[in-house]
Amino acid sequence: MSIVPPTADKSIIDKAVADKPIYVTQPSLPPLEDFIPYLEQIWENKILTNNGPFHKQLEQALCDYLGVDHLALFTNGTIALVTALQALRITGEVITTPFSFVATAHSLLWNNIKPVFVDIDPKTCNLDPDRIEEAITPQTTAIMPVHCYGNPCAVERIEELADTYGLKVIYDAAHAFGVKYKGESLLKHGDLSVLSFHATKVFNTFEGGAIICPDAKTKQRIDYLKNFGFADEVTVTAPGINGKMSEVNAAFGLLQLKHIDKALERRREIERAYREALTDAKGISLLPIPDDTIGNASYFPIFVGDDYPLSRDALYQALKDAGINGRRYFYPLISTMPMYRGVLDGKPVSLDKASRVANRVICLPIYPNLCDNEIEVICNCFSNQSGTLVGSNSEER
Ligand code: T4K
Repeated sequence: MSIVPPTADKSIIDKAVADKPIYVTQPSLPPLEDFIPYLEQIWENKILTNNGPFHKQLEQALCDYLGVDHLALFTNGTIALVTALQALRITGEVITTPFSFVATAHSLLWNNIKPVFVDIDPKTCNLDPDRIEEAITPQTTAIMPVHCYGNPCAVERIEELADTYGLKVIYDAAHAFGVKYKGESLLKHGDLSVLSFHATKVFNTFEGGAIICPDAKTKQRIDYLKNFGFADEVTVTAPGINGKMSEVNAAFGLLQLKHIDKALERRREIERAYREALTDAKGISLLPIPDDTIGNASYFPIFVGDDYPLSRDALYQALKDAGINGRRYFYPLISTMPMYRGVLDGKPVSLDKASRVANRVICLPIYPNLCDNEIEVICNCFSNQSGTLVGSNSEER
């Protein structure tokens, strides 16, 4: 099989190969010299971690920017997820999605909680709210949905179900930095929301994360938990972990915040360009634009249908050979991984939609420094020799 999509303009792809490879993402970095004064300050203070001045400032600045009341910084999103479950004393079974990064389900296993995987709605790639109720058992204590690609979950329906059955809701909001839903921060939904500030995320602090919580008392418990459980010098309240963000990461976050609006705007611009170019590409489908949402364009997934000339994996490889490194986020499904097979107890749980989506998805490169001609090169991979698109996008996934 040909290594380039048969529909692609070969000369453009050759140019892409010749130039440096394009990755699914590239971290945004501020000018290096702008970071030096922050480092000088840290050298001067000699406070490197443990809720130092930059840590405090970043927590406040993020609350202001995101429009939330309380936020606890973390060393990364995974430890924040693990801690969020501890903070709410979640046990037994938790309903979650199989279509996510492994950290979502891993955070449950790290707490000896059984993940109960429920199928997704292919129009959002998020937990299907119509399938949650049938998965609730006497052992269910919480729901852990993911705002996949930053697209809002069915937050109202999930809240209704949680209220009816007395369940907690912890959103894995790793992808949802800055997303607004119905005019407000999406992060206000649920009992807790967890962000990731990993290098690959919309807002990065190299590594980092946060828990958004509704009240000061919960934040205090979370702050104890991320500092070994210490409430004061001599009181340890719980077997907490070391989940603290360092002063270097926090200072970097403060500097990053100065550039975030511009970064988000550029991401949205790239998303619009992709949509415009790919909406009519035969055999390729896109997620619908979610209602009432100002998104963050954190990912740009495309779904390869049966009527595309190449299989998903062949297209993925062809793009890669052309120097365009998309990623199959999220393939394989978490539920198929060896450490999760046992949790299904041999019960026939239908995850057909998640499976279909996982087998078709490729996330295309999207990040603020992706330049217009790189976007053109990528889009032209889905065009025919004369540069016009191959067909209309009529197929339903
Ligand atoms: N929940 C969800 C839903 C998540 O998506 C994640 C993380 C978490 C929880 C956990 O949050 P953290 O504990 O990570 O804060 C990446 C990230 O490592 C991971 O953070 C992220 N999700 C996941 C979706 O993507 P990989 O294995 O794909 O990363 P990697 O190293 O292959 O990076 C992808 C591309 O990005 C590279 O090909 C090149 C580029 N890159 C990457 C890094 C790290 C750079 O240009 N510079 C860099 O420093 O998992």
